[in-house]
Amino acid sequence: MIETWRWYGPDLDQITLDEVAQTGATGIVNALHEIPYGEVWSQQAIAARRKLIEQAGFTWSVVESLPIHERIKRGDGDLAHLFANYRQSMANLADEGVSVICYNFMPVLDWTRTDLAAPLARGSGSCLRFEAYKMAAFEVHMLGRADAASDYLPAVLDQARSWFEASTESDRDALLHAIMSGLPGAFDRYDIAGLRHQLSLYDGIDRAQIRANFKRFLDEVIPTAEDLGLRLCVHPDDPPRDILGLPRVVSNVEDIAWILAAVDSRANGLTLCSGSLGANPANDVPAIARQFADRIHFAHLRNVRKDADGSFEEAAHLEGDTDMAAVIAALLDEENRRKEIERQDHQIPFRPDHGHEIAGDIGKGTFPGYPLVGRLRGLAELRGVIEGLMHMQKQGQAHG
Ligand code: CS2
Ligand code: MN
Repeated sequence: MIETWRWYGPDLDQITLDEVAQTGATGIVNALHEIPYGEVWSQQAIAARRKLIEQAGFTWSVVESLPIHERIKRGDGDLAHLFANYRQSMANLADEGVSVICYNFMPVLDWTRTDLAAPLARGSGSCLRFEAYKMAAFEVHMLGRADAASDYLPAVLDQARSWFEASTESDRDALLHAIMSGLPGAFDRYDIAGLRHQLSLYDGIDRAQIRANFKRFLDEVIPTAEDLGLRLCVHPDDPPRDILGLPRVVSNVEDIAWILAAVDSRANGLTLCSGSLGANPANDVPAIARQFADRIHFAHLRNVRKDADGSFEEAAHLEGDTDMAAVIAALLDEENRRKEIERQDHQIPFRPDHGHEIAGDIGKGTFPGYPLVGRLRGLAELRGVIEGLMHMQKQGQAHG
């Protein structure tokens, strides 16, 4: 497996490539976050970023993300120009030797949490948390979304009302800020009015329509990806369920099977995000890894601990509800299978997806989920599991 590290680029990330080099990671996961959604990533801009990454001794392993414009997700109007731009960015990336492209198809928001600094059980570090009653408080009492109450259990709604009634303006601001924080880069943070407007643009767009829009996107870009030797890999929804009344279509086994069959090409692949998928109790992440193994082009490894009411928080990488060793074992088996059939892409890039804010991270103000020490802890633990499993495999081969 290829150890990678998400870096937000020289202007946005406080963490330097020199520090990333000290983690032992060899690949960088990067995007040109400064370019607005829908515009072309010029070859010059890609080349400049690549040079920076390579001069620091890394490979630019994966693009995360080449974002999909909201109008494509909504199927809004004449999209020819947006598809053409997406294909042009793909071609420019291919020319610069970057061949794996991660993206998501979540309407309006990316990952969603209600607490950016939930306390850990021991010490003064923190983690990201999704608290069902706070999400309910936001939707029902702050956003005033019609029908929101029907998405929550009565007990959760009661807690939501109590929280809201006791909340100060700064509590409510912090909640809005947390919910908006998943949107990476510099664009598209909304206030309440802006969010209401974005949601209203999805009025009347149901699951079937979003799927149709997704299929149209795949039809537009996958043949080009094949020609260019690129592999696209969709990131699952986080949390993996509908949110804010918006249908989400990359949440479970059925969704993934549908997407991969919609255009049956290796270029149409999956980012296995164990943390996103793991937040739904119905998702058996190691089984999903095995079922779709040959289409996994990138892995995000992270763990979650779930509560019965739909709340969850980010656990340490080897703690939480997902059997991380089983996920990694599935990926290693797939790598061996690819090696046997001499596939060029037999090594799967992975990154420690998020990490806790611990030790020197505290107070630094790095991107939520993307501190240095916490992710380094995650990477080191994952590296240990990988080495251990590979050692056992070798012994098995020697004795078998
Ligand atoms: C990432 C996602 O930060 C994260 O949790 O896994 O934001 C991911 O980058 C995007 O959804 C992929 O398009
Ligand atoms: Mn992820």
